[in-house]
Amino acid sequence: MTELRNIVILTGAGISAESGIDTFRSEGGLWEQHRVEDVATPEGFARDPDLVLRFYDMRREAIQAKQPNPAHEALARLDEAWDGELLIVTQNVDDLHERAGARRVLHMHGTHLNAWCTACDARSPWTGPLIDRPPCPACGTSALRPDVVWFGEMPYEMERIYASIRRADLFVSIGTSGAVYPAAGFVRDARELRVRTLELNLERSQGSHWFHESRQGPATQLVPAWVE
Ligand code: BV8
Repeated sequence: MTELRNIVILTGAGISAESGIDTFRSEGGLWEQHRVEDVATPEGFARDPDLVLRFYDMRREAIQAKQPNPAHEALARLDEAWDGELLIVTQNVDDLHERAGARRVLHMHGTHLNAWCTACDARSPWTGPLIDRPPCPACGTSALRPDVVWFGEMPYEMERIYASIRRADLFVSIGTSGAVYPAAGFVRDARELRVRTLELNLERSQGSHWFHESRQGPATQLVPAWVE
């Protein structure tokens, strides 16, 4: 076993489920209430901006009322204590990793904490609703959208993510269904690079067979047990 120095951790909606934030594809998940094509694509936004802005206003408000859970807290303790490289690549737009105290976090699908101006391209910290078309703090134009990555859009910081996987000794995937690419493909990249891979998820995912080890259970039990 090579000495464990560099860890990449991929998280998905499942790590925030026990904080009360809806996942996407579990029973009664977010997408069942909305067709994903209608609310998480540029075409959907062009077709019905009010529907999309209301969808994200509702999620932003829901996230702000939630708290980190023991899984987020365990990862924050690991981040604090680990003197090797460590990167938490999250697909989540919530900020529960940061609110638990984690610092080395990368939001590959964006964040609910920013609004993105389609006129001047500025990303500005944002906590209120967007449905009323507020002016962009940078340029004053009423052209703000959520700063999240929709289907067909390029996730953030892909090169930095691949560089971290190339240097990793361990790749851990927590609370993700393995349904959405390129995140769902990271485990294969890790395997090809002979990185050890571990999955912690409530149930087997679409990518479980790619992991050296896959453990099933709730994140608030599996993650603290793995970190300790
Ligand atoms: C891109 C927006 C290219 C923000 C999201 C084939 C190959 C490669 C790509 C594609 C392909 N076919 C289509 C594509 C493109 C597409 C894609 O992957 N489609 C899928 C449906 C096939 N991908 C894209 O479009 C991506 N961009 O490829 O760009 C490109 C190239 C050049 C130039 C330009 C572009 C962009 C994808 C990002 C889409 N945006 N979200 C938001 O609204 O939040 S995706 C959305 O799904 C969220 O980000 C979410 O994080 C993500 C993944 O879902 P999960 O996090 O896994 O959540 P899910 O509900 O699915 O699963 C939860 C899991 O947790 C379950 O397994 C459950 O068992 C578990 N769980 C539940 N409770 C618990 C638990 N685990 C532990 N404890 C618990 N208590």
